[in-house]
Amino acid sequence: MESNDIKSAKDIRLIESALEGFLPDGDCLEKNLIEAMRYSLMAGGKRIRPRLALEFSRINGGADGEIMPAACALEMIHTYSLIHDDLPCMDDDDMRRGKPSSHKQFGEATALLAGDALLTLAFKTIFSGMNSQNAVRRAKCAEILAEYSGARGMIGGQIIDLESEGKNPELKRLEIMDRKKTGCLIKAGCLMGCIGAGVCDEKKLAAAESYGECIGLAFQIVDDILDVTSTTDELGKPVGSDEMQKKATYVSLLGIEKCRETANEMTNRALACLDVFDGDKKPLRELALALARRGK
Ligand code: GRG
Repeated sequence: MESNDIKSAKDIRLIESALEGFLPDGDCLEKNLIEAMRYSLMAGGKRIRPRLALEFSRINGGADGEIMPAACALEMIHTYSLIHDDLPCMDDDDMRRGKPSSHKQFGEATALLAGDALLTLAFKTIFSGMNSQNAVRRAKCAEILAEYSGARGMIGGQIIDLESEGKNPELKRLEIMDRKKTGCLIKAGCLMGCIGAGVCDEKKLAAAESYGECIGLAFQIVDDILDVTSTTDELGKPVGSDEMQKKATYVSLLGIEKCRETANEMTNRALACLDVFDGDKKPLRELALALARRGK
């Protein structure tokens, strides 16, 4: 039986084959740039955000082929954010997804441009296969993606993070930062999945957004726990980096036990959000539980 746990092979294969197809042909003068884009985009990862888009489309009766461009666009934005986050001017990390980070492999300028090019490719991809029937849905997905990844979304979270360094932010500020930095792209996946499947019901859209909000927070809390309990080999990136950079995290502010309790509470709240949907809730239930229990 196909498992929908954190490593659900079937969906990861579907998404990765679509991602590969959206990359530009590398047989040209820009081949180093395109190789750098492929290097990071195809380096693995849990593909959580596109899987959320797929599952929220499915629970609302949408076809995988119709939501796939938006799902891939989301993963491109996520990958660009990881490349830029690892740069020397940001976190200056040498490892990502178990491999040297982009600037270590290709140099800083190429890494910067590979991130930029993935960001712009995302907005081309979302319109791939657009026709008179789906044009409005595609445009709405693009608007959500821009809003949730931009200055009041993911990038907003990143600047709050940078400006919090050395200031020991209180819990409230950490929560606002994480809701934006980590939560926004997760919420975007849930919402885009609904919109791509033609959902207009405000109650369903609000429930999808709350589900994303809750698993986003649980996801970040588990990320903070793993940073102190896991190993570099298991995570594919350095552990203990939060403590080394003297960053406040949920673990440093609340302690591990309270973190585990809060992550479970958030996951239960996410599960309750699925009640308004008529389709099969099992895959989204299992995904929320797998994220809370993950080891990487
Ligand atoms: C620099 C533009 C810019 C944005 C940075 C999202 C972000 C903002 C930075 C990513 C760095 C980071 C550690 C964020 C917190 C948690 C997170 C998003 C982890 C990575 O996501 P996973 O676990 O990674 O889904 P995989 O590799 O599985 O895709």
